[in-house]
Amino acid sequence: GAAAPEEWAVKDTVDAGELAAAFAAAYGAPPLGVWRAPGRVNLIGEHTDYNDGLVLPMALPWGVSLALSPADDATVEVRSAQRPGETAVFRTADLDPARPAVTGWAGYVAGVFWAARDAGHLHPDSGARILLDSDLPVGAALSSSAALESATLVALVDAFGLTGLAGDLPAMVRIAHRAENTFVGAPTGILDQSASLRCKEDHALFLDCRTEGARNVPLRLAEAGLRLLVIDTRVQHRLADPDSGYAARRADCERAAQRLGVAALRDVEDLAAALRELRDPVLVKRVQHVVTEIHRVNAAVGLLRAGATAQLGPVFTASHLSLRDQFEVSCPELDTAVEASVHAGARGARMTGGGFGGSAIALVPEERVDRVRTAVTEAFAARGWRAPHIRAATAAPGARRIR
Ligand code: GAF
Repeated sequence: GAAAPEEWAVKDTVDAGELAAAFAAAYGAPPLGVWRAPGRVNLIGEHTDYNDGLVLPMALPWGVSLALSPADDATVEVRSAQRPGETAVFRTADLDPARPAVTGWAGYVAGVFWAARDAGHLHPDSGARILLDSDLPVGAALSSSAALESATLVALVDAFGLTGLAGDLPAMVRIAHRAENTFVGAPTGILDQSASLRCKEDHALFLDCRTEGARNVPLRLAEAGLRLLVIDTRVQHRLADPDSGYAARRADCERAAQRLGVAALRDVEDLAAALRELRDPVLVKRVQHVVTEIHRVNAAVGLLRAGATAQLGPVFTASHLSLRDQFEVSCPELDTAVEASVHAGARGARMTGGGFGGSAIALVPEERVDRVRTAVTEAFAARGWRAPHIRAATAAPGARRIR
């Protein structure tokens, strides 16, 4: 991925009142409301979503906030506090994924307008004024795209009274996901949009990506004396790049499923037999990862339910090694973050999200947080890399109106 210009630098928080005031200054009247959707870390279940598998994300305290007012001119105007001077303007009726007139960051907003219109929920004459602000880094594998889509969608549902979608979170996930796949053109699964829309505070989301069935599982990190550190390596990865490793891994999985005669790798029951049948050493590694990762999600949920939270650590680390060696989506910065964390006393650590850059998570006993932080920072410095951004995260609520 490309290095981001420094003006993307992340804020600490976004204040809803300040965003409303900035909206009023930009558009001449206060917004109807302010909505917010979180980024996520996936605790475990990586590259399983598009294999109809299981995932276990939690929402982050950092996300995208969006102030919106409907407008009666059928025109949508979008501005972002992160991109001053770049105003995107489009008409809802004109949006067409075959001729994407809106690209870049505003494409995620336009994509949601298109998907909601295309599914018959949003009237083609719908106009709006929008101002965005974010405290979630872009390209850090923390789902800034899904947060932007989800914030847009919850705002549309409320502001335009989209009764066909209100309260139906799986249907909202499908709209946001279609915006990302079909309008923006990133071939992702449903993990990120599900996390941003369906997570609950202090809970992880245990999601079956085939049935869309989900459970909010209590995450008792603080009770267990644990902190979850999010380590942004600041190596950028963009899923929408057509030549990204993400699309290649997805194609590997589809090829393997086809050869095995199953609808998706989720359906592989006898792993040893499947590996013997595949022969192709690359596909063997891919299938090994996906099938064992789905078992690790079940193990992690079992441990959480049993109150054995610290025991998630070894499962996290096993997931990382599988992503590094079998699925081959890690990178030296992620490996270093994981190794330094574990060496300094984390219970376990792993890359999170698509890989090839982005962030790692580490499960750390409270009293070792400083040690882990220092160890990771020093390991990066010793290799001549930019200092990572390390923040402790709690499980935040999903997308919602905040003003
Ligand atoms: C990215 C994708 F957007 C998700 O759908 C998922 O596949 C993830 O990578 C890997 O688990 O975040």
